[in-house]
Amino acid sequence: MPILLVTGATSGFGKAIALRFAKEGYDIIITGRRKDRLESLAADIQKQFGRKALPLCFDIRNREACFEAIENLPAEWKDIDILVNNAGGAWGRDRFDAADLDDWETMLDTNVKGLMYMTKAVIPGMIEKKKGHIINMGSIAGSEVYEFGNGYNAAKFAVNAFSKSMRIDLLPYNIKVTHIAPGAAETEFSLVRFKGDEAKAAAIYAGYTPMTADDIADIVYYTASLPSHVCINHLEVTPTAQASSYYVFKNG
Ligand code: NDP
Ligand code: 8X3
Repeated sequence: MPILLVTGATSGFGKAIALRFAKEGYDIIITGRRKDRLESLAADIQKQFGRKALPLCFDIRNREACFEAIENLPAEWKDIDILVNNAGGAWGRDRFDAADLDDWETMLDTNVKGLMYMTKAVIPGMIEKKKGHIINMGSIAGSEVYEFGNGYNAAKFAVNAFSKSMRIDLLPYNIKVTHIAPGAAETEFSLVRFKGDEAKAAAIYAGYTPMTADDIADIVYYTASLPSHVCINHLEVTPTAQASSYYVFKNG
């Protein structure tokens, strides 16, 4: 069976992607820090779709933990076909001078350095067999800067740049690289960004219909289901009511 590894599978896009690919017959390696959620998702994958799931609990900011997780994979899990670098998020939405340095570091460490570690750890297997697909979860925040976006913009611009760079450098190994750039989707993203403030988080999605995690999972699966000679390099997707980071038509 093909194997997919998705980071950040305890919530939102990652969880939906794990379930979507399990439905399509993949065995799934799921990662995140919340062990209870990983175990319950692994049980769901087995129960709903009869597929195998391997939960790996670690902090993606920890370089050694990322490499150890991949090096210590049981033999039957080593042959990863698709890596989805999804773990990430935004922490804070503040004016540049008021923004918290710890938030900036968390965003760069999680969205960018975590992606670097996981990709470096996984690609040797793909290079060896000259086949594989790396799917990086970017954002519209990775190509348009918006007010108070500072650290998150910087992190997602880096994801965008890394994706383009990977695509070029991995050409000789027949490895596909896809950069997905979503706009607003209702997950735990805004709750994390606003540090648990439910009213602020809800306000982001009020007055229009945001995307769901399942919408994104469908799109990720589509990019992975194309013939071997076709690669989507960059895919931007927003709710119908959103044209860009600054234009959202509310209460229409
Ligand atoms: P969620 O907050 O719902 O999910 C984030 C996931 O990332 C969780 O599973 C979380 O797991 C994991 N994660 C965060 N920090 C770490 C860490 N240090 N170590 C390991 N795992 C970590 O948000 P989304 O599903 O919305 O976000 C998924 C990706 O999509 C992110 O990269 C985000 O930037 C991007 N995105 C989201 C958009 C949106 O509108 N929702 C739009 C565009 C892009 P745990 O806490 O258990 O570790
Ligand atoms: C999340 C979308 O517009 O909040 O990546 O930056 S946005």
